[in-house]
Amino acid sequence: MKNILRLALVAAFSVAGAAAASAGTLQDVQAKGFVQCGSNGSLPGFGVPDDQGNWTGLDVDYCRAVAAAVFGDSNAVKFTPLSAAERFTALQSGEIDVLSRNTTWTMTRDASLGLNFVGVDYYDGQGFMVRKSLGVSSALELSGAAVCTNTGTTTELNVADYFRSNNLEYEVVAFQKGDEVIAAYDAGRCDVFTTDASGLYAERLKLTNPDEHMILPEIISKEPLGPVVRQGDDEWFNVNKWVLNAMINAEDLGVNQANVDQMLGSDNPEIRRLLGAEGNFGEMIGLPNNWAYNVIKMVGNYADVFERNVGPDTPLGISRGLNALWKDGGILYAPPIR
Ligand SMILES: N[C@@H](CCC(=O)N[C@@H](CS)C(=O)NCC(=O)O)C(=O)O
Repeated sequence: MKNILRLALVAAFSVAGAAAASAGTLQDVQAKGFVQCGSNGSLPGFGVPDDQGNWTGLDVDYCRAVAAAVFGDSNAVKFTPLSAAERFTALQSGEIDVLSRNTTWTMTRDASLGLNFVGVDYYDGQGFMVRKSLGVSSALELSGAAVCTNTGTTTELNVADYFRSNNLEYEVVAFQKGDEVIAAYDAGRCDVFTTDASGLYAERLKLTNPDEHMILPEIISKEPLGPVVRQGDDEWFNVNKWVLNAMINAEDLGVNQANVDQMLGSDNPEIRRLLGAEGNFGEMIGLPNNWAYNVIKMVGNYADVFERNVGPDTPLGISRGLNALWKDGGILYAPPIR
């Protein structure tokens, strides 16, 4: 009797497992031959297409890395530009396979939208930009200000918390599209432009006279940004998590886009596992064993991606800060491949 019950349970669990696997995003992606990635369409350094439709950015490169891991082809990806307000519905409805669009991991989004955050690919925080001519040097001097921001963002909520808890009067001027927000600020419709610090660097480039503006010292929130997938698909969740982890681990191990072929000959066991020379780590996540080699060769490690898109040698000129590795004074750290 006991044995029959056990058998029935095992059967029920394997049916559930098989059903989940056959409805999997990984299989769907493999069948259609590309990853559909939801990204920002107007944020230089993070997600933006050029005139020829070539997409670039840190968030864009993450999706290319997923494509490299799945297909051995970082171009097997299509991008959907999404506003802040559109992004979660696009993922929930299946219009996109992964959302990689300067999106903050919060408890509400994680726990009540049917979504899972893959990890953190950029530690950010919300800041303020003002005209130098306004003559303020701290956000605490902003009482009475008109504040320009995006709807459907954590930004909107943080502004309310910050101004209220500091007993500052304010008026919100909010728009759906990032370009509308920055245009309104540029036209003088508000005194303050507020968003993630990364966004301040990116949006400042769009101003008529960037030098006439300054970023105030206060960072008023934690904005851990990262890719997002649908809840209930652990296989696809694993693929996406381990792509990000592989990029961070590669930097940690000194494996980059320029030296990855040479590193194939390394006898460091961690590097051998990362590059598929030892173990079956690809198989564990339903991918070829050289999945991480392809990510690093075709897209790069975390540092390659950061430097190329937002680093000191780019128009954004952002230093690594919190996004440096744990051993270089930052907080970037990934679970090991073993
Ligand atoms: N990280 C915040 C803010 C994300 C956000 O949408 N920021 C704006 C300002 S930088 C943006 O990307 N706008 C571009 C657009 O909507 O086109 C969140 O997840 O809510």
